Amino acid sequence: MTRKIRLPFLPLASVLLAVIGTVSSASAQPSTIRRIADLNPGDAGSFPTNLTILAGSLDFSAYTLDTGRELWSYNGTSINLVSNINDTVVDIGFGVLEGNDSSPAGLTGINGILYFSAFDPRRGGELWRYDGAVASRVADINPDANDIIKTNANSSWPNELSRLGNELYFSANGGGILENYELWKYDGVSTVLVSNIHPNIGANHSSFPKGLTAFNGTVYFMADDGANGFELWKAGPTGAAQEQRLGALLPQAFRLR
Ligand SMILES: [Ca+2]
Ligand SMILES: [Ca+2]
Ligand SMILES: [Ca+2]
Repeated sequence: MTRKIRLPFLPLASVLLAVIGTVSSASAQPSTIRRIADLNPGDAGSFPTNLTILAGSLDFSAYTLDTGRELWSYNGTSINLVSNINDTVVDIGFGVLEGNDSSPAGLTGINGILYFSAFDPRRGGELWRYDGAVASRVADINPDANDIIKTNANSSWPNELSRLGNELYFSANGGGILENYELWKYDGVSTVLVSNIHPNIGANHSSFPKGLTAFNGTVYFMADDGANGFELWKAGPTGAAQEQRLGALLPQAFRLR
């Protein structure tokens, strides 16, 4: 049996007045969608990316002609440049100076600290942190000898930043004869190589950890150990001792391929 719900009778005129009132009051309200700022003035965009909420602020990477692509922070009232990490400029001619990019990426918050990768010409692309007051380099993973500006500084290019508890896991190039992208972590005190999954032999020394995903106190990712191709691995929280290729745990018929 179908149950019918009867609406209370409303005179047509009062319904129309209510609709008109709603429409007019809605049109009188300021739009809730608006542009916060014109960071890169004029018709060229600032292309904000990596929007990340941390401790009451919205942090992101954006481009301006004056600074290049750098880290910015919005506190709900104003937008501020956190730091011009790559403070060099390139003269592109005609008297126009274009700022060089530090290209902050992989923004990841842990306990009120924002971690990210950024490039500067003194130490290359390395791991950085921002504590709400100061942005500073966490470590020079692919070491450079000094802080002199270089045309080709050694970069570890941290990527795949992923939080596991109070620790930050990521892939980075530790350097050497060839590039050597392996799994690294930062525990709040020091950066350490979790494991050299791909032996440093042959034409490729990297395991290229990708897709880092924290699950049940463990970081899962794919990596290439040079013998089995890209397979599923896990690591943590005690580091190398627990790191293992998951396929090796399974009977041959169930191995992840
Ligand atoms: Ca810059
Ligand atoms: Ca370096
Ligand atoms: Ca290696």
